[in-house]
This record gives sequence, structure tokens and C-alpha cells, in this order.
Amino acid sequence: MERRGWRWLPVLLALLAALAVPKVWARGISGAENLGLWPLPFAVKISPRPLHLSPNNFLFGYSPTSKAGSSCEILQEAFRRYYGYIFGFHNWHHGPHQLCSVTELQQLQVHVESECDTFPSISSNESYILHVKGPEALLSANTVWGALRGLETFSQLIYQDSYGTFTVNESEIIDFPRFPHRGILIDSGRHFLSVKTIFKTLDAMAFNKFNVLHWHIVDDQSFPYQSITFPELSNKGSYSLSLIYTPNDVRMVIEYARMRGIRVVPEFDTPGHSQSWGKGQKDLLTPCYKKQLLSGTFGPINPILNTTYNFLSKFFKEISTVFPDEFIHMGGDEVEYDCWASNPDILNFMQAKGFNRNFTKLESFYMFKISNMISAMKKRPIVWQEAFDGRDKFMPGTVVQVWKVEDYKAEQSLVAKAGFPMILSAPWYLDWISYGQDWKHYYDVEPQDFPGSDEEKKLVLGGEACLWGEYVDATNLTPRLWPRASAVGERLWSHKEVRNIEDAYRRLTIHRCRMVRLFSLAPQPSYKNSFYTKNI
Ligand code: CP6
Repeated sequence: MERRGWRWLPVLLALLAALAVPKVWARGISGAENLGLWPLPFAVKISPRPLHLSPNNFLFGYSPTSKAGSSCEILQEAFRRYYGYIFGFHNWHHGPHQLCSVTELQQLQVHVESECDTFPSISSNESYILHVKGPEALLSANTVWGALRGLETFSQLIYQDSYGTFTVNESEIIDFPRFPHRGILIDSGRHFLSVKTIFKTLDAMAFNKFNVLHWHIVDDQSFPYQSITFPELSNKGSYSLSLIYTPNDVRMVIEYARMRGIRVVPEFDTPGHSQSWGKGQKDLLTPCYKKQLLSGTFGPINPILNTTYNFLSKFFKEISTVFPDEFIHMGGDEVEYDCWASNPDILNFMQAKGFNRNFTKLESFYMFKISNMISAMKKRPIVWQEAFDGRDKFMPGTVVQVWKVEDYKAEQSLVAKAGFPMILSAPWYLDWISYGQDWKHYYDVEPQDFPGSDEEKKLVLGGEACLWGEYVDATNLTPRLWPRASAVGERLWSHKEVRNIEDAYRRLTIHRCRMVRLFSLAPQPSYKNSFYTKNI
């Protein structure tokens, strides 16, 4: 496209969207049957005309008018990565293709409308247009994040013909995500997950256009996060002194994710699920009583002490500087009340506050104080649904994560009626395994199918596939997540009407095969990779 043409791209995009392009293009998916594009782009047009690519004569480059160029590390790194993904694992073909009449594709020119960004956010524009033609293909995006998604799609278009020659058909693709929050939850509190395992998960997420790593980093069982302010938490609370995430490990995860356009949302779950905190922080947990005597066991975080809030305020201050994302997940799920109910100091406090014996009010009192803290640090809180259900006062803008399987649509309605944004994970528990193709159940979910107005449905920011760690560690994490999480990936990225299960099955089979191939690749040589692997 010429210089002048770029200015009209957003207009063109809007126009094509208005014309309901998927009905014309994606429905036929002509020529795309064997490619296994996943998740399916908004509009796909693939011509029968092939172009050949030669590893020795193919480059990624920038259009002259692109605002982001070779000083943009995110794109430079992505170019290296995708060159490796496209050509890396095959025997290079040096056959006589120069002699045949097929046009060669020599370059993918990338055009980005805005300057190289730093961190992805919930409002990042991930749309892109891909125009594959010889000898130069064009990838145009509003942001580098869109360019990353377009590079992934470009790599999925390339195949080897029967002679082994790298081939791509002339094609046009217009694409953008349906939801802005497309997450995977990993749980390093139940089983420690090495940084290398997390990297592999981030790679797979990028293959499926996921953009949020929800890092449930600590839980009852262990506290692997090494805090700068409170080192005793992991000294005492981790499984071992080597099974921890040092500040450098955390930085590497955030950086590896950033390079792939993936946000890292940390979860520090309180007041429940916090047994491991108690080992390194005296008087933080509630002492439980048995027959009016201290039993020696502990319950949820003690919500009646000033020391609790002083500690948590310093702790979350650190978290808010270590993790650059706008969101912090503060948990609030599955708080057990029996220990609170056994403790006379708690009961007296509740009496004084007028809570009587309503423990939900006590929990709500605690959660409101923590959300205030997090808001004061210019961060937005995310909570599990119980924190919303029991709300007395609830911070505006708090995101509610709907996780309970029972009646989740009714819960979605309640959250939406109250005007709060939400993330759906109830139908997507990937640690739950059963016989057969359960991905079809994940695929069938319609995240906006609950009683409510159109305005209310817009409060669905997206969803998360959750891989709780009770029965998951590095030995089974990858096969448990993929390709089943891919079903969630397409549901959250692709158009609402993309739900043909036979077509999905055919594409997913190919996509799985591609992922297996990519996983078996040796790490790509790049500056970033040597930087990362040095410390593993
Ligand atoms: N761990 C934590 C879990 C779960 C939750 N929180 C959980 C329990 C049951 C189901 C799904 C998830 N394993 N910390 C609840 C959000 Cl079915």
C-alpha cells in the first residue's frame, strides 16, 4: 500500500466491520482448511496463489512510515522469534525453486501507527491487518501489541509444500480480539513452578493470543515469593530456600511476558488461603480457640488488628512497585469462618462494630480496607466472587472474577446489575480432568449469555482458564493446559459466531500439532534468551 493509503486504514477497518465481513470471508475460509488458523481471525481471505519463502532471502522489516522501528526491542525480539518459529525446525530447502515461476515472498513489512509501547494494558489495541502478497507482505497495526498478534497469524499461514518449500498463499486478514482480558491462571503456591516452566507457558499463551498471566503466586501450602520488605515470608513459608522467586526471577517473568504482549497480574490471596504467611509473620493469622482455650492452630488473616493493616500496607506497596500492571488480584475466596467464630477477641470486635455474628460483614470490612489500600497505590483490585457477594461497601471499578460453577450465569447477572466489570472462569477449570474431549465444553461456553441488558453484557472483560496447582507441577502442566486452553483462547479472541465445533476440531488438530513442533524447538538464539537463561 502507498504512503497515503495508511491514513485510511482505521476507516477501512471500521467500514469492513460494519459490512459484517465474517459472513462474506471467514465463513468460506477458502483455502484455509489445512492451515489450522487458531484462534480464527475476524476476516480471512486466502487465495489459491502460492508464494515461496527462502530462509536465506526473507526478512522482517518496517514500513517507511511506521512509528515503531528497529529501536523497538519488542518488535526486534519478535522478528527473531518468529523467524525461528517459521524456519527453525525444518531442514532448509535449497532446491530449484528459483527456476520455477512461483513468486518469492522476500519481506514482511510491519507498519505500526503508534510508537513502541512499554507495557501492555487492558485498553491496549491488539487489532491488525495482514496483506500477504509478493514480493512484500504488509502487516499493519495500531500498536506493537497488534503487530505481535499479526506476526503470530503470519507464522500460522506458512506451510511446507510437498517439496518441502516454505509456502504462503496470497491472503488478506483483518483481525481484532472480542474481549480485552484473556487469561491463564497458574498456581505456584501448591507446587513450585520453575521460571523455565512459566516461560514455556508464556510461549504457548502467545501461540493462542492470550494476554494475561494471572499468577496465583502463594497459597496455604507455600509462600515462594521472596519479598524485599519481608524476607521472612519466603524464608519460613516456602517449600525450600531454593524453591522461591527472587526479585530477579519475577522481573524475568514480567519481561518475558511483556515481550509477548502479556500482562502479569499477581494474586496475593487473603484473608483465606493464607496459612503459609503465618510462618514468617508473627500475629498475622487469627489464633483459633477450642473450648475457650487457644488450640495452637490458626485461621484466616486477623482482621481486627492494626498491625495486620500496617503490615499489608507495606507489603502491597512493594507489590505495586514490583508488578507494573494496573491490576492486583487480592483474592477473597473461600474464607472459613469457624476460627473467627471461636476467637473471643474477634467476637468482641464484631459486637463493637455492630456486625453481631455476621462474619460476611467482617470479611467485607477487611476486603474494603485492603481495596482502599490498593486504590491509594493507583492500582485496581480484582477479587473472587465471594468478596462481591458479601459486600457491604465495595470499591467502584473493582473487577469481580466469577468462579463458582453452580449458577454462574445468575452470578454474572448480579455482578452486572450492580455495575461491576467481571472476568469469567467458572466454566474453565482446566485442572479438572475427565475422560474424552472436554475442550468441546469449554468451547461451547458463551461468556455473555446471562440475563441482562446489552450495557450489562459489556461489563464482561473476558475470562480465564484456571490451572489450580493441587495436582499440577512442571511434569504435567503443559499437557494439562494445551490444547484444552486453546478452546478458551478462541472463545475469548474470535467473533461470537465462530462456534462450529467440526471446523474447530479440524483446526485445533493442526494447531496442536504446530504447538508440539514449536515446543520441541531448541530455544531461539537471541539476546533476550541468553539474558534469561543465565540465571535459571
Ligand atoms: N484454590 C484457591 C482453589 C480454588 C479457589 N481458590 C478452587 C476450588 C474449587 C474449584 C475451583 C477453584 N483450588 N486458592 C477458588 C477460587 Cl472447583
